Amino acid sequence: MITARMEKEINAQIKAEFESAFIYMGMAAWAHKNGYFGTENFMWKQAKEEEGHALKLIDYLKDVDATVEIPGIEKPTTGYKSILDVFEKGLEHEKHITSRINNLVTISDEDGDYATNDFLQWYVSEQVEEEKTFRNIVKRLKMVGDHVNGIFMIDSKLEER
Ligand code: OFO
Repeated sequence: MITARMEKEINAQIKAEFESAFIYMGMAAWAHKNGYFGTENFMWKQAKEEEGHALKLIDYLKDVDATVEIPGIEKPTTGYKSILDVFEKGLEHEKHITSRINNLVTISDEDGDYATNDFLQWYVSEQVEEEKTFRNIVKRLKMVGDHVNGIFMIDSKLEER
């Protein structure tokens, strides 16, 4: 059994993961509109992953017989300045998610909730990967600056995800 506050916080994280999916779908829509088809592909796949993160949390709440709340999600923005802006905002967002996961781990420690602590370790590792992925793309985009050929190459590479 998990504590009431842990149940509340995991439900809030379910919402945050679905919000992540929506944010990335908004980025995919922007990328499509602007002809960055590699980025579009990357973001649709990222959105799918985020949905997976939410569903994994839902399964966990079911496993421990807690109450699942299905959240309402606000419409995401599709207004971005550039492909660099997209990935910088993505990185910022992943850092925000990391701090949320860390907070959940802290709560599990305070509650003496070893099962949830163990379950959350998957998210701890996943966030290292998520931040790394976005950070590396930001680095490469900064490297090429405004050079169209460089941007085109990076975007094309993202079609392989
Ligand atoms: Fe992007 O890791 Fe979940 O939110």
